[in-house]
Amino acid sequence: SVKPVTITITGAGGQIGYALLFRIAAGELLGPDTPVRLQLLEIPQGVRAAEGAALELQDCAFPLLAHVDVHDDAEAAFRGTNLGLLVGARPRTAGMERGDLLVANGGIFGPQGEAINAGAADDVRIVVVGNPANTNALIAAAHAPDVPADRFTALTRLDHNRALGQLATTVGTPVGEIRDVAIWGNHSATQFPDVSHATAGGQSVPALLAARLGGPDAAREWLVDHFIPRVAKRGAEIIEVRGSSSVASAASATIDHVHDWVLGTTNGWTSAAVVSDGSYDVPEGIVSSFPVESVDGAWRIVPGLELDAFARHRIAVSVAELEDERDAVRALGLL
Ligand code: NAX
Repeated sequence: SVKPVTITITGAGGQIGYALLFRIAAGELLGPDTPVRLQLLEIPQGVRAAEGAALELQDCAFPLLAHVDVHDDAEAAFRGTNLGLLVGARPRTAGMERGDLLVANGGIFGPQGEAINAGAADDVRIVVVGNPANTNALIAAAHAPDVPADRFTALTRLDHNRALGQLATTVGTPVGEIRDVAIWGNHSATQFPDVSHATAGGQSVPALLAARLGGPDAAREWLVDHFIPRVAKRGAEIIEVRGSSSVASAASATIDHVHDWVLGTTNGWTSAAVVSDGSYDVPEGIVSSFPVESVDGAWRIVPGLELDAFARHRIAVSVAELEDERDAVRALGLL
């Protein structure tokens, strides 16, 4: 029999945790042949909710679910882990300054990085979902010096999937036929959703947009005034319409990210925030979203893409924000 893969989920008693656990235990993360062992991490106030989810997991009688543990101690929760899904974070509350938010999250992701360094499996892979996701991943990686930096990533797959959804409707092509969309930069309102290399049903997306919307100028206007802000601010739109933040879509994107990282990308690129190697003038060491492929279990930034002046400008703006966050956490002693 196949050895179970150990998966640590932080914030497992929260909303995204609840949407994630059942899909993972059903086999959607690693496929129908891989048993999973779940280690749920919560803060003391969240432990009962996580324990309740664990009871329901038992009641689902998932054949692939080997074991579930609930922890309120990071060292125990990350011991032996192969995959860490870091969902729990400190949200921004009224009156909180950015510095307070960074300090609160540094207090979470620093110790979790140390726990990963101390006890995770040699092949550990981490995705940070909790916001500010890119900078939280940077903090965790800085506290895990023995773990290769490329094992730390942050989630921008939700932004990527949101972009696919918007394009499918506007171009009139099934979402599965759209390839090579990219999200660059920070998982924030400054992100740059880029369709300049994208194709739909094998045809250039910019050309299809021009044909549908009445010429290249109209297509460009739609991209700048509608598409980019709608993707970048989709989280706020969901809150306004649903009355609560994105949950199932965030869990789904987290599953897509880890699935493709472990098992490989098959339909062109995807997007993930990874530690920059200096590609595309993104300073080495910051955690920024790029177009990526997963080859042999590792993310590779898609090399050699031509970027026009507009794209370079939008990427530079988002990267400047990431550098600013990095400088702020460094000044606070969190790196
Ligand atoms: P919830 O507040 O429902 O759940 C968060 C859970 O984390 C709570 O149960 C809390 O007790 C727990 N937690 C807090 N600190 C912890 C710690 N130190 N260790 C373990 N658990 C801890 O929020 P939810 O809706 O599940 O969202 C979770 C995070 O995802 C938030 O930070 C949110 O901003 C972020 N998101 C990120 C997205 C992305 O694309 N990267 C999109 C969705 C979401 O907004």
